[in-house]
Amino acid sequence: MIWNETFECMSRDEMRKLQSIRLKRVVEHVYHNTPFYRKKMQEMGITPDDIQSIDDIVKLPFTVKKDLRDNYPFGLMAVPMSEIVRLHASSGTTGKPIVVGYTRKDLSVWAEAVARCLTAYGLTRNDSVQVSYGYGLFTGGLGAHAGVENIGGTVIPMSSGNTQKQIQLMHDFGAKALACTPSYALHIAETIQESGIPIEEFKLRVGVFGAEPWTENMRKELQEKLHIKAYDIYGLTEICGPGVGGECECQNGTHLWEDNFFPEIIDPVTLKPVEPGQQGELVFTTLTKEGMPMIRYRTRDLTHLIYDKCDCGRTAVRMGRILGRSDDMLIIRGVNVFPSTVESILLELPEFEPQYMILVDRVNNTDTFQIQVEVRPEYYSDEMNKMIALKKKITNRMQSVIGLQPDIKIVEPRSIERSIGKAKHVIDKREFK
Ligand code: DLL
Repeated sequence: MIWNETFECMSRDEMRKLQSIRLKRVVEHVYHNTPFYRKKMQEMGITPDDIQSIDDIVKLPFTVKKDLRDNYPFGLMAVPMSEIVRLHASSGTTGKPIVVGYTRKDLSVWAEAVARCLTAYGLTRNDSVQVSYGYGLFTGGLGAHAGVENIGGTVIPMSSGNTQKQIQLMHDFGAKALACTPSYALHIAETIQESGIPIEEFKLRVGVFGAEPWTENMRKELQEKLHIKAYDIYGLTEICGPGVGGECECQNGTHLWEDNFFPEIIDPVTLKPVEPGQQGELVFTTLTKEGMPMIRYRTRDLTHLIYDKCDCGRTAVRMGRILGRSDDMLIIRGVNVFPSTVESILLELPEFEPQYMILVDRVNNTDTFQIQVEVRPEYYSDEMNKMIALKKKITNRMQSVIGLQPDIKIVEPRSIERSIGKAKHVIDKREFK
């Protein structure tokens, strides 16, 4: 099933023609309506006339998160505020939030983007979707919500938290799909197990998981625990929210809706496009947004693009799993460490839960690197020898994959705090020194 075959299955030539027309239009729009972009283009000595096709995109300046903060709250809007019908914001870790405004048409493009994803997961108007992403300024809840309504499905607008109630209503209402972060899905799965209600009594078949990096091993774990097929949904506030792309039944890459959101992969150091298929930083230009278009927005997400036609019949470009954000990457004693690698290793070892906390500090000018890991109840023991053997096993595994020996601290079952939204896995005390 495909929601919008014209755009999802367009030939590459046709897609590039469409992207060229749309890029020219959006560049005209921001040049004339957003002083920030006009100034940047003038500084580079270019005008909208220099943009004749999608290939000319490389002439345009990049936009970064700081630009959004510097223009807080409404400085990047390209329409009068009377045209803006919705605001969302993302707080990030430091400083002012970034604010995004949507026109009525922007909301409808966004709702279609999510509808395309849900359809690609096999959901239809006959299905109900429990939306357990947070509602509010975060785009997850309302974004997923609009997509479900768009396909004519039934939304169960739970928002996040109150996990006991989540599982009770999921059970009683017979939700076919659960939309939330993968870490919250894991917490929900654990809570179902503890409740004693057999998983067979749930009608759940599909997971709509995103908003944070997750691994193939985590997919396996969630699919087994919840008896579902778990699909990726990707997005970011600056571009619209969830639904910039989603997987299809092939579960082999996340299709990006490139008629609306044009992706590029650049080398984050040289800022030049990488060779096709190579890993780098994902950059988006919104081709249809009116309220607050983004020109070459640097996401900081590291991934690669796949242009081959997918077995599902869609031609829309696919993105590999997000390895992490370049700003989430830890550099510990000179070694690059992604939290997702730790997650993946834990999921390979039957003795551990995929729950962990990385603590980094600097003592006597040397980085310290501790990983707290939670042992599964059936492997937890008072016997020192058993725990020491377990510690050795995981330390060796981490060292061989990461290339750095962590100080492993095994903690009791259920002692690491569960997340109801985006999980926090790192405390880096070096930031404050
Ligand atoms: O997280 C939007 C969203 C909501 C996406 C619900 C999917 C589902 P932000 O809070 O602005 O927006 O965070 C965006 O989260 O740049 C990635 O680093 C990360 N992210 C989002 N989806 C995925 C994913 C929402 N599927 C940032 N895989 C992005 C990996 C993801 N990382």
